[in-house]
Amino acid sequence: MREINQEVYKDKLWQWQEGEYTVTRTSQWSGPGCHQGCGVLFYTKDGKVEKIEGDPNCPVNNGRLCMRCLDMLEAIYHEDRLTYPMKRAGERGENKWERISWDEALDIIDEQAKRIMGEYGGKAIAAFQGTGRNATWPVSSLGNLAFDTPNTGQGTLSGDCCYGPRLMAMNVVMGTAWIADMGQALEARFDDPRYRIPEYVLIWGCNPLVSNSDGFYGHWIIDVMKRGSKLIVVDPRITWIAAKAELVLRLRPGTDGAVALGIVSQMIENKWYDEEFTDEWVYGLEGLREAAAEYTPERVEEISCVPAWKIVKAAEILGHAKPLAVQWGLPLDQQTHGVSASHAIQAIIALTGNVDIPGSNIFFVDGFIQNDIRMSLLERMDPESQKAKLGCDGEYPLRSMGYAPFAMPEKVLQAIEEGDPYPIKMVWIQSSNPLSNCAADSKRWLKALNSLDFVVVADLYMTPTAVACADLVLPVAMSPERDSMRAWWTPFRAITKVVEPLGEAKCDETIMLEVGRKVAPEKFPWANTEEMRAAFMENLSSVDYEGSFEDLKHDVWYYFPFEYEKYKTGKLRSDGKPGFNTPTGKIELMSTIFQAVGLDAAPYYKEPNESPVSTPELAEKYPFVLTTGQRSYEFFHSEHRNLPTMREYHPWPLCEMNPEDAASLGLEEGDWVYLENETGKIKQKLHIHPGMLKGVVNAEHGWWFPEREAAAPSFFGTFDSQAGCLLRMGDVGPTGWGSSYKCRLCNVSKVED
Ligand SMILES: Nc1nc2c(c(=O)[nH]1)N[C@H]1C(S)=C(S)[C@@H](COP(=O)(O)OP(=O)(O)OC[C@H]3O[C@@H](n4cnc5c(=O)[nH]c(N)nc54)[C@H](O)[C@@H]3O)O[C@H]1N2
Ligand SMILES: Nc1nc2c(c(=O)[nH]1)N[C@H]1C(S)=C(S)[C@@H](COP(=O)(O)OP(=O)(O)OC[C@H]3O[C@@H](n4cnc5c(=O)[nH]c(N)nc54)[C@H](O)[C@@H]3O)O[C@H]1N2
Ligand code: SF4
Ligand SMILES: [Mo]
Repeated sequence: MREINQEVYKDKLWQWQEGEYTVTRTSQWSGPGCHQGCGVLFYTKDGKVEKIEGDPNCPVNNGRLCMRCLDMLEAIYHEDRLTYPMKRAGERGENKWERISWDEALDIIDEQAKRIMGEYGGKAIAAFQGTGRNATWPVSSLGNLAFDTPNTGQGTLSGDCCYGPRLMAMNVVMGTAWIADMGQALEARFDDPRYRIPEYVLIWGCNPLVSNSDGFYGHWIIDVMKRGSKLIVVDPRITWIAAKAELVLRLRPGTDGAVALGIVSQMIENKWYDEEFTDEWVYGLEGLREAAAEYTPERVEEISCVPAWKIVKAAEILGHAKPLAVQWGLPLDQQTHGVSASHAIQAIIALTGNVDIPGSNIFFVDGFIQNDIRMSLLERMDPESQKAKLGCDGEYPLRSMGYAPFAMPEKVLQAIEEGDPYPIKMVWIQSSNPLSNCAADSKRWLKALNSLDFVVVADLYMTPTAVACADLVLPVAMSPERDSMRAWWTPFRAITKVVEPLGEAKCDETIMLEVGRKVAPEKFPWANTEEMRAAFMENLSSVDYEGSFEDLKHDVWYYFPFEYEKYKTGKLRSDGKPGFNTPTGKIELMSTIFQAVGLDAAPYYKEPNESPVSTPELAEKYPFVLTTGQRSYEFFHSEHRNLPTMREYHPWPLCEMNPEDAASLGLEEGDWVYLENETGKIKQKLHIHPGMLKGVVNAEHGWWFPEREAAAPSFFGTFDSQAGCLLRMGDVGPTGWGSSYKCRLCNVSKVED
């Protein structure tokens, strides 16, 4: 790490000269993709980025960078970067393209979109945006305003199974989204006298150092461990960080609800909870007690494989831990009843009063710039058009009640395949590669997308999805090639352009604006991206930043004022009264919202739709529990497969098994194996992991091989190895959220040839 340059920091310089290099202090945020947005120093010379380093002064990452940022030069200047728009020259899948100008591309989009809007209405167009990258709001806003469609969102991600289920659970139970407090709300971090180091950090279904997910920088956990925090980890395998924990609860994938209820039940029965806090701030303790009572440690062991004594021990530790911070992850979204498991985990937090106090779990009511912009633009959309959003027809009441920012992927697929309740004829894909990654049952999606009249893909590179389905491909600029801004929680950050976009690539915002001005100019009154950004800056509702974008560039980051214990001061509720933003004003261990729409008020556990317990006959054929998609340092979803350095570290798709399981099948380290279930069959290379729970297979996601044949039927070999081929659409929970990406069944066999 570089020495902190006090002189630079004092003046908060954002740009300076170091020999022949111009150094620019800014943040990095997609593309290439990542959820974080760390502080970086870009070294540029003669219009090129020559070097990238972590910014030692940035309170978010303090100079540290992952290999994906360190290796960014390879990504920016890769020969496969898309540098001009192209239209399809042959049949779909032939990978034959004709270079066209942006004007021609805009003409084609305008003509196709208007024809489809005229014939079927804007709702017949869907826009897919992938995970939290810079593209997310421009894609939704483009769909909403240019195409007048409510059908935007992740599009192919079954049950919106990323963060959506946890967000739903947080909003319903606590009234506001929360996150583990690692001092990240305070610019002085650990030097701020208000902060306290967590006594324990509970890491539940998350691999924080690798994933840095949802605005949480994984190394913060190391920072607090160095200052005394201890860990409890809930995961089917011993991860690097789990190996440093006091207690690891290795559970069968998909049984998180049972484990959480077992812990809750022990806490209540043994009075290992904070009576003062629960008396005043919690609703439904008695109901929760009744609902959890059947989850005795012995019963939970039977369900989850976690030894009974560990359930009791975890309850005892957690019941007394103060402060306790909880960093949870994706598996809670990727099980059918994950919303309920998330409800139960929040009961642990509430029972112990580890709510919005320093070092616990904090609420942010500000700092969602991307949401802000999108919501303010949504006001320009005809409210009538919004009503047609797929998945909001009453079958899932919470979706219809406005809890769903996005169209429901299962219903989008149904609309494409069956024209029910109305047809979808065009799909706009920007920042997603569904056929290699995002979609469940990817071959089904291949067929569906190929039945459409018109498909646009806007990406950094030619992807399997683009080759297979696109009629038009648009080149997108990377992070150092554009001005933008970013906040996920805090701080508010500048993303500063340090070089011009490669070739004719344009940034996501500009693509939105230019397509918008062509198709629906009345809704896009700004002459250029700078003017549009300035308008957003003037109307930010979730950050009190006063300056212009130029000011932000110079400030680099801005921390808005943060207060703890906001429930005591009325800062969480719109009526300004103390309490939480729920109907009872308390944390709802029994949810009045769930009850009002006919769902279980209390957290419950249900077996996955497919499991050794719920489908024993199927389990004879497919004896392993399959979890997919644990993150690796080298890749962000399907990205980075084309970078030589990443492939040197991680050349092949890996799946993990316990040594006993491998031995029982006669398998050895490095064997290629088939993974097969009712949906599909793929091959990956076996890694034998002694820390993996017996009976579980853990398969990587997002694989394609840019070095292989692009044209059909190969599509860069993606269907040979990517885990989406083993997943199913439709395993959605009763709320309308959740899926089974992390709990299906599969068989494993050796690839003989
Ligand atoms: N490098 C990298 N970073 C990423 C991404 C990426 O692709 N690459 N993707 C980003 C995105 S969009 C997301 S959503 C996040 C996700 O990041 P995380 O929330 O960390 O999720 P995963 O890595 O999928 O899984 C975390 C852990 O859950 C364990 N696990 C598997 N099944 C279960 C289960 O049923 N229950 C429990 N309790 N644990 C289980 C796995 O063994 C793994 O160690 O990462 C983000 N960050
Ligand atoms: N089996 C399995 N599948 C999973 C998961 C799992 O755990 N298991 N995780 C799921 C989860 S949580 C999520 S969120 C989804 C994510 O799915 P997606 O977000 O759709 O991720 P990718 O499929 O990698 O597609 C992203 C594409 O965007 C491009 N790109 C990168 N940065 C930018 C940018 O700034 N602008 C534009 N326009 N394009 C950019 C990349 O080159 C890439 O082709 O995947 C899901 N898929
Ligand atoms: S978390 Fe890692 S990959 Fe993401 S921005 Fe920070 S350093 Fe880069
Ligand atoms: Mo995600």
